[in-house]
Amino acid sequence: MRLFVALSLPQDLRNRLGGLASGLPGARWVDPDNLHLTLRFIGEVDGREAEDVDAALSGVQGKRFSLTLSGVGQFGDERRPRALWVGVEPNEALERLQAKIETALQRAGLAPEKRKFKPHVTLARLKTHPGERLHDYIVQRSLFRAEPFEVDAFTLYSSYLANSGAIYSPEAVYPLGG
Ligand code: 2AM
Repeated sequence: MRLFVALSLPQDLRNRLGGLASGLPGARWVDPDNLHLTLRFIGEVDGREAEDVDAALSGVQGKRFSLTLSGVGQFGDERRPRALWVGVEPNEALERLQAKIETALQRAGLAPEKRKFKPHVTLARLKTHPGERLHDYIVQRSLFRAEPFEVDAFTLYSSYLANSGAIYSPEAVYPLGG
């Protein structure tokens, strides 16, 4: 199975983000039900490794915290933009949680993640260059700021690639303390 660790987002926040999903031809918008903030991509594992991952994540102790999504940007360069995302206001608690998860997974035998953690919620994937409208889209939404929300857990998801697109299923939820 293909696994990743993420924060789920409250329904009203996902609806709000869903409101950003227009005005850009060629963008493949993420279904609002699938919007999430990835903390650690794990990838393909067998049943035994999945159990080790679950045990490692169960041991992560963290405190709940507040998080605010804000700003819109792109991954990829000017010539080949790959994805559109909503960013996160600087958040030390989020960085700490992500670092604890990384440490726990490495102890469980996973290879270290080489990419620097750039917290974001992917809104759309760009298969073709949307042209000048991409710049306008980002500028017009640069002041986007959602209501803060309380992060009281993190989730291990499995990802299954169906004909209709990726289906994400929560496999385990790990609560954060008060
Ligand atoms: P993305 O949102 O930036 O595309 C489930 O696929 C999640 O894991 C997605 O949120 C995706 O991040 C991330 N992901 C997918 N493949 C990845 C990879 N090879 N390395 C790191 N993250 C990946």
